[in-house]
Parts: sequence; C-alpha cells; structure tokens
Amino acid sequence: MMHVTVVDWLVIAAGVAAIAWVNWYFFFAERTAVIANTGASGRQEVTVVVRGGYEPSTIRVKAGRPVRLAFDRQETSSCSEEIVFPDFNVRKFLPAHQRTIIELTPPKAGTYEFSCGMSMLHGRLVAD
Ligand SMILES: [Cu+2]
Repeated sequence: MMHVTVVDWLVIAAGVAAIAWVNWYFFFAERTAVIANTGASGRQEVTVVVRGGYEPSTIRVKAGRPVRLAFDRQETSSCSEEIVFPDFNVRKFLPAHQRTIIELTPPKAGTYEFSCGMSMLHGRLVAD
C-alpha cells in the first residue's frame, strides 16, 4: 500500500496551485483582450497604456490589414522605454508622457508577441 506523507501532499498542492494560476492567467489575459477599432479606412486602431505593463496586453486584430498602435507611456521607469516587436523587426523608443505610433500589418493569423527592450513586460497581438 502507498504511504502518502505530508511532503507528498505539499507537492500535490503546489502542483494544483500552479495549474490554477496558469489557467487564471490565460483566462485573465483573454478577458482583458480588446478588439481593435476599425476606422473607415479599414485600419485597425488601439491605444495601449504603458505603465508598469501594457494595458490592454492582448489585442485582437484581423490578419492582413494594417494596425495602428498608439503607445501612451505614462511613466518614466526605464524598463518600458523601448518597445520591441521581434516578428516585425521593430524596436522603438517610447518617450515618457507621450504617444508613440507604431504601424504594422500582421501577415497571417497567429500570435505576435511584443515586449519591452529587456523582455520583462509582455503583450501580444492576436490576429485571426
Ligand atoms: Cu523592461
């Protein structure tokens, strides 16, 4: 017969907590997703507030159509001073307390990550 120790229970509890956290994290990320507004030109527009992270951090767009992102940086913390879109070869400086426009077109459906220059803050464009 299997002998279950307190340590075993702690390992199991930690595993369950980790799974719950991952589920919550992705659920929360989906909940905070926004769908880009589409103007008459067909261009998709979103404002992203940069303050200790990206808000919203998940942006849903249509693939194959231009996206205009306005990064509104409301802090001076050096962490967020650069924005990087590796899939688009974009690396741009975001001046504090200003809006910086980045335009790109997701070529096909998929998830395109973006981050700060040190890869500490994360967001994503989800194109479908
Ligand atoms: Cu950073």
